[in-house]
Amino acid sequence: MILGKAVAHSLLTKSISSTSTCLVNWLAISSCGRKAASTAAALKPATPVDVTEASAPLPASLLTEKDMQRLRFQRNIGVSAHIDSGKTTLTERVLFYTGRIRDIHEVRGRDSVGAKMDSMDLEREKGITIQSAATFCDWEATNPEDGTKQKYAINIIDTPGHVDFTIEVERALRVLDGAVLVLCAVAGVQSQTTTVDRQMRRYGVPRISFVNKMDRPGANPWRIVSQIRTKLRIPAAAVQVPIGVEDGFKGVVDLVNWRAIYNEGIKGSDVVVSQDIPESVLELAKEKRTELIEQLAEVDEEIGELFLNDEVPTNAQINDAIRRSTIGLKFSPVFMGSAIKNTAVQPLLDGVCAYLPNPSESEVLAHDTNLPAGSPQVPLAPAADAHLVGLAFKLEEGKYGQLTYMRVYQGTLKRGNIIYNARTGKKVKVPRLVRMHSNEMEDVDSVGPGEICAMFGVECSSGDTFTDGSTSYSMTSMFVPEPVISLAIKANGIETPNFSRALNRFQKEDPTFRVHMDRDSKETIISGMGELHLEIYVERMRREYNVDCTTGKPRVAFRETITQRAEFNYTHKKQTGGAGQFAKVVGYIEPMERDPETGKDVEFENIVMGASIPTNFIPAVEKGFYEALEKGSLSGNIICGCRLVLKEGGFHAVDSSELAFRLATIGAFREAYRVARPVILEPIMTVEVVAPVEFQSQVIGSLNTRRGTIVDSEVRDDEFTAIAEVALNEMFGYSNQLRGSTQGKGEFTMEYKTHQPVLPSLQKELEEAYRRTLPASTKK
Ligand SMILES: Nc1nc2c(ncn2[C@@H]2O[C@H](COP(=O)(O)OP(=O)(O)OP(=O)(O)O)[C@@H](O)[C@H]2O)c(=O)[nH]1
Ligand SMILES: [Mg+2]
Repeated sequence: MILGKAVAHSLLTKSISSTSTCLVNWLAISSCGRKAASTAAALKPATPVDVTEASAPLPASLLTEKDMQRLRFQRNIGVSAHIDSGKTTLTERVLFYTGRIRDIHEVRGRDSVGAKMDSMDLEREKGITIQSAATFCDWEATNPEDGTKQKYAINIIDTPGHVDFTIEVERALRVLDGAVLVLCAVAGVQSQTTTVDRQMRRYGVPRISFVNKMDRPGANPWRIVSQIRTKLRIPAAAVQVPIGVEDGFKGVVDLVNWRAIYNEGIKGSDVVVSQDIPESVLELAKEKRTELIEQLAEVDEEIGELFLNDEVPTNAQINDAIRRSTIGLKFSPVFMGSAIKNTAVQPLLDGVCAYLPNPSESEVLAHDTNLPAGSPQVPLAPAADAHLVGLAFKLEEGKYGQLTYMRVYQGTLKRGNIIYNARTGKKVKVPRLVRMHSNEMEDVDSVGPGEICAMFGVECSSGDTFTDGSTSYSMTSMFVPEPVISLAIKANGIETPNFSRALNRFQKEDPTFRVHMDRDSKETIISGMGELHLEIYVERMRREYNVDCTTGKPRVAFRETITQRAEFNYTHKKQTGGAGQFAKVVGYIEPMERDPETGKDVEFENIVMGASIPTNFIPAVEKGFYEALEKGSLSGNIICGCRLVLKEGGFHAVDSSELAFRLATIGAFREAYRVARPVILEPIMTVEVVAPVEFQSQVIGSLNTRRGTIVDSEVRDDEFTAIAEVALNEMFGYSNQLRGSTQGKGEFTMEYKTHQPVLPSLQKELEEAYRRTLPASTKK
């Protein structure tokens, strides 16, 4: 689990403590403008969805029969789950069975080749996925009723499980139509399963569940099905029953089509289907098929009706109901298998084709920027002849320029086309278009709607919308969580341009990785989602840019915020010979809630009427506000959760300048800030500890001494799991302590829950420590 991987392969210099402040993730739940029309009860985003957004019908009428022919057999899916559950191992099998790779290589396997989707050296060495990787394949799905085959084109994105790389999951799910949620048959629903579940809800992504590792001792798919229902609160039922357990696991019973499926031949490539259900599982299979129908009756009207009338649904009716309710976000069918033992992967692929939506079945919405703000979003249709709309969801800087991953939502993207960036208005020619196969690419001339591709040599930011210039559509970007940990970084020896080149590149590619210069100490500070996240970048600087760095101790990214509104009326005036400086700003600052769609929680609002401030000075006021937010006066940390409203002001025909307005705003903000009752916030983490039962009291004791609140605990066989909420600041050194107190048998994972005000004693300590770093003249 997380720490097994993260700590054992610590890459960094000794100056970084070996604590495992793994990750963190903002778990705000919302709908991000996609498929907002979900009818789902079960998987609905927790935040109410704007029904006006949802009311616009999908313009399916725009789709031609040719479009439908193509789309019907197209799937875009993500593989997401808790770390180590076997996503990459599973994807490797999928690529092998679909003929995309000639042989199977294991994640951190002995043959030193490594799995296809973990192409980075660091991923292969550490055995973890760091970046999501995209690929595509064709799968000949078998129609269980008549045995005919039908070819499906599937785009797949394998995502990392480690929470430090959560942005990779976030952006993949933003653009995918469906997902496979992988669970370990022993560990079941783990902390990041819950995180991924929330991300899927945020973007309304239907999922099928895959209980992997059925070969492991203690594998129990029924416990996992019940955890999906209770912990993830999704109606779910198994659509398969295992044949054989643990080492003897050799196939599954397909409960829907009532047949046994085995894997034989080299690496399980021969799928053997038998109508004979083995005696040993016959009773169980009957019982589970009934359970499947009962569950479907709860979420699907047709099955519900049949159930009430005591009628038995046909296989086709069950199939249709699973498809309807899965796409409707009301249900998750549960498959099971063992990726490593090459068992039951092909039936899962059939399931992807049968139950996950094609691009025309996902409702996709965009803002029409020609309409007034707040207008309902408009639906897009994946028609090849429609105006082009695509979303750039991921960037990679390479030797040959920027590689931009794009999801084309409507229209056709062609090489050589001129496309427009909806955010900047800039037009650009598409010099090269490729389809990705992990780190390899295949050149293509055009890409149709509902497809995923990549463009070379197109400058843009992550989350930009591209059009053909004839629509005013713009899509919502993805949710970007805030960093929680930071450290100072310095190049050893003389700093070469590669130092900033590397940092600029990483910052551009990864919106959760931030770099800034501390104005007082002049140190370069990098911030990210966890220690591993930062370690990886420091190591990549060494390997890819030949820059060796020394890093400071990881620090918790404290923040400051205000708790009440405060008015300001401030005049900045200076007369020191020559031209003077004059600017007056009037307005207020007030607390602001985080936007669940974008994660944004600071805002500048200009409501100046008349000409008390000439409009050309307004950007300087905004700039001053954002500059003031960089350093709170309590502890020097960034200020969040704050809106500044500029109401009026004053200027002087000669002495007013941008500089004067910027300084006036900074001065005004500082004064108002003191009145707005500022507080220091700290990240609170959800910590999950798993250890043998005999160490339970030591583990609980150590969480208590770290001011942790135990929120859940579970004992299973001879192992127990404790879930606690603990301040990140209290977690330094925990991995060593846990190892020591459990004879190395305890493991923990950690993820961000929320920011909360620190205790008054800590606030005092942080304020004093900050004051000591200030020059004497500024201390108060
Ligand atoms: N017993 C067993 N082990 C498996 C199975 N599938 C994968 N593993 C092992 O689980 C470990 C993790 O596999 P990965 O495929 O890297 O898991 P992942 O989910 O991609 O991990 P991250 O991307 O780092 O989150 C490896 O040691 C695999 O060999 C399985 O079906 N059974
Ligand atoms: Mg992986």
